[in-house]
Amino acid sequence: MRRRGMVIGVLVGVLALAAAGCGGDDDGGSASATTAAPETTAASATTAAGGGGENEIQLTASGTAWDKTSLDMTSGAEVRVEVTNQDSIEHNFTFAEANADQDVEGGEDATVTFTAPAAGSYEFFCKYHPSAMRGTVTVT
Ligand SMILES: [Cu+2]
Repeated sequence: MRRRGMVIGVLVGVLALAAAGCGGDDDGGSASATTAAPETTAASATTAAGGGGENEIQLTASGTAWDKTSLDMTSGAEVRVEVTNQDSIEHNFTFAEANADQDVEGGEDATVTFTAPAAGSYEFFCKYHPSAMRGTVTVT
C-alpha cells in the first residue's frame, strides 16, 4: 500500500511539470504573431479607399538596360507602367509583390497596371535579363 502511493505521487509530479513547460512556450510565441497581421491589412485598405491617386510611369528598355533604376509610387494607388522596348529582343517587366509580369516584344510597347503594395522597398526586373535589367521600387 505504501509503495503504490509513492509511485502515483511521482507520476503526478512529472505530468504537472510537463504541462507547465508546454503552456509557457505557447504563450510567448503566439501573442506577437496575432497582433501584426490585422494592422497591415487595415493600413493598405485605408490608403486605397482614401484615394492613393494614379501613378503613371514611363519605362524604356534599350541596350538590355532600363532607363530608370528606381521607381516611386504611393501605396494603394493604381499604377500604370508604360514599357517601351527599343531593342529587337523581347524584354519583360516584373514586379512580383504587385503581381505584375508583363512581356514586351522587341520594338513594341506594353502597358501593365496594378495596385501599389504596402509601403516598403522592392525590386523590379526583366525576367529574361534579371542581372542586367533590375531596379528598386520605393512605395511610400
Ligand atoms: Cu530583358
